[in-house]
Amino acid sequence: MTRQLQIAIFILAMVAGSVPAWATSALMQELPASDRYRCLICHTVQDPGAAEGELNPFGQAFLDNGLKWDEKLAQKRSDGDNCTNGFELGDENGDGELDGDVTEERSNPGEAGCTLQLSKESWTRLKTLFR
Ligand SMILES: [Ca+2]
Ligand SMILES: [Ca+2]
Ligand SMILES: [Ca+2]
Repeated sequence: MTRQLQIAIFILAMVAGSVPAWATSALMQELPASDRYRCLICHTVQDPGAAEGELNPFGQAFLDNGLKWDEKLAQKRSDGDNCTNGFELGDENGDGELDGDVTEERSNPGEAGCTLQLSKESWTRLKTLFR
């Protein structure tokens, strides 16, 4: 099945109010990482069924972005915390490749809260404060 067809079926299913599990799994592959949070990256519940497949803020942003992971989506802070979607998913520039030594999501881009996003300089300054 082509990706276009998968997306068309997915959107039809969304409109009809039920998304088959395989559609969601196929879309997970679009993200740079999804092993840790799985369904919770885009949904408010793990393994959303037909009746409760509600999207969280990142899921909605992903849908609004045409179900595409790119630089634009990576730079947003969909869940309103201090980390960009790209930082939380381990792909800050949004090219679909995990950054450096990252192997999984740093935190969930669909739920407020994240691992501190500090530059090396900020860390150095912080450390000198506590010396
Ligand atoms: Ca965030
Ligand atoms: Ca990257
Ligand atoms: Ca988050």
